Amino acid sequence: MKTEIAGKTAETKSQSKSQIDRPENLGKPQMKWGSDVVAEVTRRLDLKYIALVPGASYRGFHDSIVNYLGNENPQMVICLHEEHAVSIADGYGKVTEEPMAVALHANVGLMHASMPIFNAWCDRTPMVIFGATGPVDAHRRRPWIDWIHTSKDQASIIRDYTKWDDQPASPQAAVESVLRANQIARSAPYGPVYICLDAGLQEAPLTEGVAIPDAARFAPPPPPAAPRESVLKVLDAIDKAKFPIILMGRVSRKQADWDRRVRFAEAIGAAVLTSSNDPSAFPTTHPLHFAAPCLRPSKAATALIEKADLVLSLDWLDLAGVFRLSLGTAQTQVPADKTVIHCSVDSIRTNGWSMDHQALAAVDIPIFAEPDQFVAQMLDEIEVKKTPVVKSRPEMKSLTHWNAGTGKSSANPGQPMSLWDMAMTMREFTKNRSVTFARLPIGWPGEAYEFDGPLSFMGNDGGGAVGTGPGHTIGAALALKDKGRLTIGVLGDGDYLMGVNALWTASRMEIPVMIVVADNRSYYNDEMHQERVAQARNRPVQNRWIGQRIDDPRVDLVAMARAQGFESEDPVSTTEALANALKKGAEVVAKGGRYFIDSVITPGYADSGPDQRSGG
Ligand SMILES: Cc1ncc(C[n+]2csc(CCOP(=O)(O)OP(=O)(O)O)c2C)c(N)n1
Ligand SMILES: [Mg+2]
Repeated sequence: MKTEIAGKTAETKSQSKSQIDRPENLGKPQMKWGSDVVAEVTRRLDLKYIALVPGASYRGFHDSIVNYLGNENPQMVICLHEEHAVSIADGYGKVTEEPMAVALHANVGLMHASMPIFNAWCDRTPMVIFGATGPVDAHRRRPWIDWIHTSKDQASIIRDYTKWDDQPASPQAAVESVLRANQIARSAPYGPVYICLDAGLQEAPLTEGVAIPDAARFAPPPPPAAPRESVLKVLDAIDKAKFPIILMGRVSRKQADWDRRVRFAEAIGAAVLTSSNDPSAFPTTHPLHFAAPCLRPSKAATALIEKADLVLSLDWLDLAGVFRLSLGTAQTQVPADKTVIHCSVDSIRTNGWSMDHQALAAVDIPIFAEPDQFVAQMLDEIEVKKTPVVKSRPEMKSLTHWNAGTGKSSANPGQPMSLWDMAMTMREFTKNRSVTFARLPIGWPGEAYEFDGPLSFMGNDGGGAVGTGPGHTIGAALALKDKGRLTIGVLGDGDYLMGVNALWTASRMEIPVMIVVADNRSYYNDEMHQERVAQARNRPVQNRWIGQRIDDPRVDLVAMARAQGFESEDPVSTTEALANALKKGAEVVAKGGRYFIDSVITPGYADSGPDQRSGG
């Protein structure tokens, strides 16, 4: 272990990034303060960005990032709301499967950030969050302000939906804290972690040597694999099955893993379903992907599940819920009459506060392994060790594929468009383009999900968190900045308006991105809920819009985007105008710009019934 002493010179890894916000006259910065130590360790973790809203509680740490690290590795991503700082980190983490750092001011910044932290927890996104409090030593607090911004056990606000938290009491303890935070955030199942930095510790001069060990020795372990015995057991069950189906749930963003999942499904001739809640997991137009992706099983997906005699869940979010829809009862009470295999490591991350672990499924072969590891093991068994497995499935021959005959807009030229028409226009636009949908809105039809790679779609807000869409989109676009892809966030108008001032960060950071709003001028999801309640109570359904519409006065969505540095033109309300705007937007973004489209649609979802389509 190497011992560093106070006065160490900051290591500067030169990077050819944009030169914005470069501090001047740094000379050779020396590690002299408590917060310099935290910055020094953070630098070694390869955290490229730190999204933040500033605050005096971490002014010491802020100074260390600017004047000790030179605002590089991590580089500051300035945001207009703590919610956006976390949502941007979430969007970034979904793409990269690597944490972005976040810095939040005291208890107030943390409270602002709590909702998207919950969302990142539900998304299983790695994230290293720095917060601050104090000075913990009351004698060093400034009158009034330091007292209101000091809380005892500040992390308790978010402990129920973070993987770990700490408040180190010395620079040396902070070294360990940051290394551990990084390790935990990056270990599957991923999630946010929180380190609360005492303002006193940050601002105190170093008085003794601090040991900063090699961060490589504190790397997370590789994700767990399954015992061979279980692999063989699963293969045997698949071999005996007549109609196996794979529920491709929360899997990795790596192309090699994607390719293996395709080879695996083909090798065992299994039908495949994917969820529109999760990032793209399997080519949606593949011949084995019979039913269109859906949030909760659609009629077609339910029919497939009913047919199946073997269900292999690769960390499917709501396995028991799937059976509930297809069997009409909670799977816990009446277990499905099928062989159920569930591969997941999620069980080690559950707690008693959040029910996001979902209902308990009855499982015949539980596999505690990271799904892509397991798929690789299964493939190895089939392809290398030549363990025989049936792959021809006569029962599947008669099935029709969801993609046969769908995929067209039904709007007449010049007529107002529906969400379906808008979705089909966007589907057409994405053909032969490398597009990443950072988000898609509630009610978006599964038939528009034409995904061909692990970066086609980043999934929705795992926590059902309205207002995260803009931040997620910008975080994803930042991660994909130089990757030659067009990042598009398609958002509801309610989601857009709640998170709208996240857009400024995209302009500030020169992030190429397109945002398209499905503008029904309503919190339409909840109109559906009010309709359902009115129906159940035999009350007037026509009042469902009250307390839901966002149209009087009409908000100028375009002006809000333009005001923050996006290019945009007047709202579009026909499929032809939308198609033209998309083309224009793609040109702007290809040149490194930002483009906004207000796509006005008639209220309504693509197929209906709040149970199938709506969120909470
Ligand atoms: C933070 C938060 N507040 C409220 C809700 C409840 N809610 C769920 S969907 C929704 C409407 C969202 O409106 P919009 O984004 O325009 O989509 P639309 O329903 O119109 O398709 C609301 C208010 C929520 N899920 N999260
Ligand atoms: Mg809406």
